[in-house]
Amino acid sequence: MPKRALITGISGQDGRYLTELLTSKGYEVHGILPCRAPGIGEAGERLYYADLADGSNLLSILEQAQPDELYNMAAQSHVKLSFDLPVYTADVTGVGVLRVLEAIRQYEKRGGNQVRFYQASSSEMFGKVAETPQTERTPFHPRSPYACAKVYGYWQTINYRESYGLHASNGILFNHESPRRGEAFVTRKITRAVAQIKLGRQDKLKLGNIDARRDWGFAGDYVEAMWLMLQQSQPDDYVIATGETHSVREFLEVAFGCVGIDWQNHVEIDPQFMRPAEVDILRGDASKARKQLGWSPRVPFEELVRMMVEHDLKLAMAS
Ligand code: F7E
Repeated sequence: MPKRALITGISGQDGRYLTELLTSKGYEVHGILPCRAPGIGEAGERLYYADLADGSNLLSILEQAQPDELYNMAAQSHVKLSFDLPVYTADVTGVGVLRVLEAIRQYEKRGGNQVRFYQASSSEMFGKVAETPQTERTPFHPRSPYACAKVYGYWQTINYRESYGLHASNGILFNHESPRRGEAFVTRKITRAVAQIKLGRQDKLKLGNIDARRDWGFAGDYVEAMWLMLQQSQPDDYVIATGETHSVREFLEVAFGCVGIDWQNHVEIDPQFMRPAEVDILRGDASKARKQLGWSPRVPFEELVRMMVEHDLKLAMAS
């Protein structure tokens, strides 16, 4: 019998890469999403409609899907938006994790099979960083309602592991991007604009803090780490990162450089994209994942930027 996986947030960037990975490994993939989304379900995934702000049908979904593995990817994941929607973000991104964990506990208590659980924790939890690089032992100092909600979900995951013996793991993922990245995140916002500017359809790109530094990897590499965590006999928590840090400014240089344009002629700083509190620098140390999971990232920074620019150029030329 094929293994079964249930993915919350299946329509997001990570949900889509993970679906492809698991399908290639022979899994039967089930997914939860809040509403219909184009292209989702075409790989044969079985879909359920649910919102983590309302956990009332989670147990029933577990009973139907009977998953061996559950990947919790659903969240209000935009950091800036979380300042405008702090309570909603706390509910979906934070308490939503608890709703899923509690549904698993009830499911197992009623005689269901053991469900291995993956929680999408985030490098945003490190916030005002206590040290660089950040490891699994670096203390958290969240700097947004989103990050506070993620800290809550992280600890509930550990709490359910320690209290009820759930096979529950946290992947502390640093920023991970791809051509499928949402358009409101800075990398995709830039690569889309590069394509429009190259084709002469746009002149200016408005951004916030371009001195912020992030550890950017490729989402396709990162979903492999998620899967590997759930193949371990013991649940645990892992930092997943490239170990490199680059500023938004450097991202601009490489992205505009791909099409031979000087970014400085096109970028304007607009205070509306600044955050009330910023995370200045993130750089992760994924040594534990390298050692225990045998995981390492494959796509380097420049290649990632080029992949995104080329994709957006193709997309723009076709429209
Ligand atoms: O911002 C700066 C912004 O929104 C990156 C999420 O997936 O990764 C992501 O969170 C940096 C920040 O991602 C604009 O201030 C400048 O310093 O792409 P972002 P994020 O906030 O790092 C973590 C790991 C997650 O868990 C999150 O869910 O870029 N920045 N100008 C801008 N950012 C945006 N979005 N738009 C701008 O115009």
